[in-house]
Amino acid sequence: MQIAGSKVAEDETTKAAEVFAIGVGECGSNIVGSYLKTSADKRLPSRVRGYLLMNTDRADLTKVRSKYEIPKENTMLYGDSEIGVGGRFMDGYNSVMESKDIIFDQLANLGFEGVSGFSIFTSLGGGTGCGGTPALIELLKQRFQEEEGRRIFVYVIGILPFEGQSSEALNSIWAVSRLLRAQLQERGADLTILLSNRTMLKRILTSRRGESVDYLQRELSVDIADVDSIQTMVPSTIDEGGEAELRTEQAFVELVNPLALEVVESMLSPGVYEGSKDVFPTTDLADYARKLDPVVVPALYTDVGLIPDAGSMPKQIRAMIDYAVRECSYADVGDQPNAESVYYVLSGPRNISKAEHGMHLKEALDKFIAPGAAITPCYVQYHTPESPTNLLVLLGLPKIPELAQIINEATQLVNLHSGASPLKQGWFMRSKGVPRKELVSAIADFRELFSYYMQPSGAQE
Ligand SMILES: Nc1nc2c(ncn2[C@@H]2O[C@H](COP(=O)(O)OP(=O)(O)O)[C@@H](O)[C@H]2O)c(=O)[nH]1
Ligand SMILES: [Mg+2]
Repeated sequence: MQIAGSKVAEDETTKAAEVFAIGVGECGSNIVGSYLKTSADKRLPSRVRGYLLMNTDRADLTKVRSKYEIPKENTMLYGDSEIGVGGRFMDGYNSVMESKDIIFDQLANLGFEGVSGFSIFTSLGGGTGCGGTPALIELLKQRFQEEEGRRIFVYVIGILPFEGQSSEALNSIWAVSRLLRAQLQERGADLTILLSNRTMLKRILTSRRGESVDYLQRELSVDIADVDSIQTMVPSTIDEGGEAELRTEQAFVELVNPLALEVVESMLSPGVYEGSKDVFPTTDLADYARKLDPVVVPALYTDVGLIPDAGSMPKQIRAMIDYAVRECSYADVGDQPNAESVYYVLSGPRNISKAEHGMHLKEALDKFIAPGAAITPCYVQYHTPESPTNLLVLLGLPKIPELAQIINEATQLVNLHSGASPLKQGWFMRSKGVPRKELVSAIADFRELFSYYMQPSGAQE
């Protein structure tokens, strides 16, 4: 391992793409903060130049600082309320716009000049990050692309809400549609990577059943009869915002965050310099953006038991791909994601992670992709034979059945607050900061993109 910023790492990486990480809002800051805390000695991967955690909520920021031991200069409070924006994402948007100068000053102090890209971590269902992220991207693109004439790439790692958080479902749809629309003007995210809290929770509950149930019982001091009862705890409780609900949500978050970190780490891994590994083709972080469609769902299968001498390799590889896509994706893509592009990173010992397997991987991926979809391979080879084998599959623009659920939740909410009365229409301005029609068209965007799974019933015009 190299220390970020040390001489060797610098020599190795000056020509490679460097990114700057930004965590916006509570969720975004937690993800970056816990990444730093778990990575050895708070080292950033060699290609991450620096980071900033920003929030409009003083209490949240203070909590993050002490929980993850983040230096003050890496955090920033902005906006004029100090108490956050609630779910009113348009306030999140405007707070960033109005704080442009101080944001850029602080980024400059942290050395963001010259980086090739940014990774922005956020929840999509909140306010500060949900609204702040599109605003930040607009400002960054404006600054680098329009003023300096230099192309930068921006990744968003966006967290979709738990089940039953209908207000958050609506915010998420607005955010993703906004990012995609902005992209048409070269001012959006190059890549929006979706991780879903509801899917991560389900995965954790199935794979670490006993542990998770114990944890939840302890944290919430309730008796959990079976895992299914946890699923039903979610819809009825979380959205209310009461004390018990907050505790439930907090407990869920603690359960899923390690899973979120795992995938972030594995995405960064080809760019982390290590003396004992080779990466080929040489993979630049910007490659993900170049090779993939703008919305991506990752799947990560860790510790794969591929054994070269035990039976047919093509068969083992097919089983590995099937399991990765169906059981290890970070938003449930079902059986037929029909992805329009794929990027995979196979890492492991030299006799396993090798280009000769590419053909079989390609064959195995075939049933999960649209005809003609591009597949981009990357192999990370460790010199140590006992290193674990991991497979990361990034699915570009897959069909995502759970988005149908999110759309339905959002549509119900929009319909609930509809009617001729200005009081009803006023709900949207009051709680989101945008008029109703903007949300209706965001939902329509979504239906179009992911129409595959949609029922004909929609939001009323
Ligand atoms: N996975 C995960 N989700 C979180 C975390 N913190 C909040 N969330 C989710 O994010 C949403 C709320 O957004 P939040 O980040 O609190 O809003 P913001 O601070 O206004 O940007 C809800 O869906 C939460 O369940 C976290 O640390 N990890
Ligand atoms: Mg919050």
